[in-house]
Amino acid sequence: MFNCDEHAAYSACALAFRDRLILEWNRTQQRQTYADSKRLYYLSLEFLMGRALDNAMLNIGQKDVAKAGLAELGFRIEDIIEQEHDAALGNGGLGRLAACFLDSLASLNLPAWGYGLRYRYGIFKQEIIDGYQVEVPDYWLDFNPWEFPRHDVTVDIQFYGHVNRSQGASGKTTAHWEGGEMVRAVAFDVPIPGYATTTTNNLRLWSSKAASGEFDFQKFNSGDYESSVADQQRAETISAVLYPNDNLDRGKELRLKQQYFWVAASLYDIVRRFKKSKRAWSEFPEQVAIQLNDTHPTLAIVELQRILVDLEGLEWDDAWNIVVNTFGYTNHTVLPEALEKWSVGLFQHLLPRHLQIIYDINLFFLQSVERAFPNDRELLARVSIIEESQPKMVRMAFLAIVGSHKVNGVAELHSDLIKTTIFKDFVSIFGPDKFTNVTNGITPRRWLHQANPRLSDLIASKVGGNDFLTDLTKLNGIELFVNDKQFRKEWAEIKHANKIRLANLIKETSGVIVNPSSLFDVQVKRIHEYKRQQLNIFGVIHRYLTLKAMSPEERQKQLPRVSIFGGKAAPGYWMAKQIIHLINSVGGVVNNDKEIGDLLKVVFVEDYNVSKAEIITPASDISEHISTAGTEASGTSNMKFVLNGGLIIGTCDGANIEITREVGENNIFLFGNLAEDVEDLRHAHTYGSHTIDPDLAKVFAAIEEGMFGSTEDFSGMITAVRDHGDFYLVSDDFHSYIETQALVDEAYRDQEEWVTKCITSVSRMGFFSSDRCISEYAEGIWNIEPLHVERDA
Ligand code: 26Y
Repeated sequence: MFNCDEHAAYSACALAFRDRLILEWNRTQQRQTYADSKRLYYLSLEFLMGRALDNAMLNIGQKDVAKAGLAELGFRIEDIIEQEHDAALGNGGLGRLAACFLDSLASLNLPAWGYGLRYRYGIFKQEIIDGYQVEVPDYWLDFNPWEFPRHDVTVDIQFYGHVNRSQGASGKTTAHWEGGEMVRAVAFDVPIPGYATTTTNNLRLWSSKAASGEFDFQKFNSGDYESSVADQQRAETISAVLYPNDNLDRGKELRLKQQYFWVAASLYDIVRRFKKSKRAWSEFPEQVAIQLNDTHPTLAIVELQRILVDLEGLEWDDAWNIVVNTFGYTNHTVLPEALEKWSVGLFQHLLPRHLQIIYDINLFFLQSVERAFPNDRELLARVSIIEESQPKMVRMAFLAIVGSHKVNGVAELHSDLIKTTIFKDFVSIFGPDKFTNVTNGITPRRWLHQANPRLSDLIASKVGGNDFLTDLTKLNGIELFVNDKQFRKEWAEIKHANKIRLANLIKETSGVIVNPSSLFDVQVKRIHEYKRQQLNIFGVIHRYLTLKAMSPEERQKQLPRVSIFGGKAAPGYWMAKQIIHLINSVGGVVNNDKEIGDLLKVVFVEDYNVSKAEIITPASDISEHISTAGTEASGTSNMKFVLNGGLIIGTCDGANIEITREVGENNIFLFGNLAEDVEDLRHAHTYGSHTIDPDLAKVFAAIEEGMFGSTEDFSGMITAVRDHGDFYLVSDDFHSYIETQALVDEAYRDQEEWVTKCITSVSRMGFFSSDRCISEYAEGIWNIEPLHVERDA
């Protein structure tokens, strides 16, 4: 055979499965068009898909065939799968949730499309150099067999310009948005195969290019070559790069351009499809449901109103009824710094007609509030879509609420919090029924079957096959085997094998050698002060100091632990970068301390992404979900870790609370202050005396003595806690955290009991399937039903 290397084998394999997908994809789309039933459109600026080949093989049910075929050619299937570049078009939780949702929508045979942007550069690749994060561009499109350019599907999108009004024969004035510049949106389609079904849905990603084609020929011919290329590049810039901020709004003009570009192209597409059915406009919400993944696509509300009023000539109120009944809005955060606002001036410049429509939406909304709550000027100011600040700002979350028929949070606590804090006034105005909860979920296909095949097979052998992968509540069948010796033994062996696999990854990527028999303690997620990686690393330092203070005999009795961190910091987030640096500096000292040996290792896994998560998640003994109570809307990795037979140390926050309800209080390690007490504690820091926990003070002293190198670099992290109000309550929770970590050690020593806790927990995780979650959306918000696609005989 001529030179067929691993990459060539990957291409061959991907192209073969892709052919199969194309067939089912075409059939699904034809069937959906023919049935003409209601469809869901999921608008998300982020889809954190990870790799596609393994998922495609498993969903089609042909992985074994591929494995045998590749083996015949002398390849290991794992090596071939690893050739693929992650599709990393997202930052973290919100983007990965969108990917899990696509998997569930297809697996449940629901007619649904995703709409997003085809970024040329996904989330940056993280390198750790001298302990610091360095960002490297992620150019992922070299060879991507999973996308299909649709040069026949394009939309020209307008920006800037001005608005003219004219009076028609009927005396009605219409607005005309004129002038400005055009950018062309080109569709790229990605097939989304369901698991064990022929349904293959579509994810449509838009790419930008100059509307005039390759060059502006007029400029080109008049000799202005450079500027014609510059125009082309300017247009392509729109879809060039994913903004790497997670839960942090920076208000950049290009980001607003991205949002409008994507929203306008998607709506044009959706409306075009609806118009083919020749139905009355009033039927639009019976055919179309659009879900807004956070406020990033909120402009869709304004754009649909514009299409209906300006272009299709509907009356304002009729159009508005259609709009509100079409949209649903999911909120993913209560953090004020993540709530999107755009200045009125920027809107006026970029989208002049949309600003007018927003003002009108706001006017009619405020009038209705005024009627219901007369003489409450403060209420009007509080709920106005326009914030009367300097400069004036458009509050996107308020616009999303006013323009949607349902608003949901992503875990019970979070949904309660938005109703009682940031959106309180809107509950009074619209009534409580508009606000609801849909607790997040994860797809068991990727996060159990694919990431942890041995555990998945062991479970299947006890619950009567793979049906649990489509009905995760069937997991409870394994509780019967919790005392079965052989089952427990295999269970423990699988965890150990997964830990060896992670130990190998750690060795390859960071050079640190860890003992797989140690307790693996994992915190992997975006680096953010509210997620409190600083609490974790301060705890690690405390452990190190405690070990150092022990006699050798006492030390020998301690339980060996590996603290594993991973996650990216937004490039402009200075404090998050300092946290990464401290973790690496602590690792540098601890890992080389001969006295300590295997008792404590500290590793930072560079470039945490979906594919690394698939290796890390199944290898965890205890994972950390330790956000300040009330700050983490849900969390989804908490679900993944427990589903893979790991336990959790966590605060009473987000979905941790519901996980506790399901698995039982004895099977989770909760600590720290409650959300309801956070406000008072913060108040006390600012106005009362703020005492630092004495153990934490010792940790600070060690850092300040230079135990981990440059004290300057870490002083910001210390003063944030000690001198600047400790907004995230690190000091308040430190003692409780340390005590609870001691309980973890104690529990882990009793391996029999530990395994019982793990098996029991997994058996009770059925609730957290994204299938359950998507079914709740389908029934309670979208009103859509499954559509089965027949397989050819
Ligand atoms: C405004 C903009 C810069 C922005 C960009 C990304 C704002 C927010 C985000 C991302 C938010 C996010 O990922 N939120 C997470 O959503 C998950 C899925 O619901 C939750 O599990 C998680 O708690 C929440 O932080």
